[in-house]
Amino acid sequence: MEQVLREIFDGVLAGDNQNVPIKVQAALEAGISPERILNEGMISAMAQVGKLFEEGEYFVPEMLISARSMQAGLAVLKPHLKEANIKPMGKVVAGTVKGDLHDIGKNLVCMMMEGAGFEIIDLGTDVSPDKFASIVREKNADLVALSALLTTTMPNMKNTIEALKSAGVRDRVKVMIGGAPVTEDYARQIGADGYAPDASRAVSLAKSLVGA
Ligand code: B1M
Repeated sequence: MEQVLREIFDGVLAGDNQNVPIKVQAALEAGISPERILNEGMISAMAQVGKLFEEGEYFVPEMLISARSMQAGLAVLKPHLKEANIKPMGKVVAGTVKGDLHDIGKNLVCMMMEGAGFEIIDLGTDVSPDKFASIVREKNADLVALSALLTTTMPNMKNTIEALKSAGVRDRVKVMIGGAPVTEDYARQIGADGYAPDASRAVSLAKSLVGA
């Protein structure tokens, strides 16, 4: 791995939000692809943060400062992850489900989908099933993108699908889901239209769901 990628990895691990964006910029200037900076420098560092948390080495504050440094790096990377000049492919209502505050993965998915030409209405985190349903109806969305990082909040994906049914909009919108504990099997169980394990596959899935 190039030295600068190692420095980004170490910076995210240490929660160094001053240096991570500087190193991301340096990596871009050195001609390293945005995808490698994201995957090898940042996402792998967050996986390591999760491992350290499981092992009792890191606690919530450490996770939080690592997350902030990743967000700082992402702000530099964002324009480079976007593909230029692509026509809108569909309207997406996105959010992290009720009870869940994790938003890094959801933000990445939104960023990549936006880059691929979707119009994104990002409702943020801790979004109730009724809120998803009312915004889908109000905005006449094509796609709902639900993210969950906690096993305890995954059931709110199912509850959101139920709310879409109750609001009478389930038939006119596709539902895609993702997040670390979510699986293809779970998507099938709850009647979602698709599951993607990462942001780039979320883009391919979204395109196929809207028939692009
Ligand atoms: Co939390 N946390 N956290 N956390 N956190 C996890 C998820 C955990 C696995 C850590 C661990 O124990 N190893 C664990 C969950 C265990 C479980 O449920 N099985 C956990 C826990 C327990 C908690 C708290 C309960 C801790 C506590 O308070 N005791 C608490 C819950 C708060 C809440 O939400 N109500 C909590 C809090 C936090 C912080 C606030 C400190 C912070 C979040 C900051 C933020 O998001 N702004 C945080 C963090 C940073 C993590 C870890 C370390 C990293 C998550 C992350 O950002 N990953 C995480 C450990 C881990 O996941 N290994 C952990 C990087 C991100 C790019 O990946 O989000 O998976 P990810 O997204 C990927 C894919 O999943 C996919 O694409 C993304 C890009 O490739 N994807 C989709 C995501 N959404 C998608 C949607 C799609 C398609 C693909 O379609 C719509």
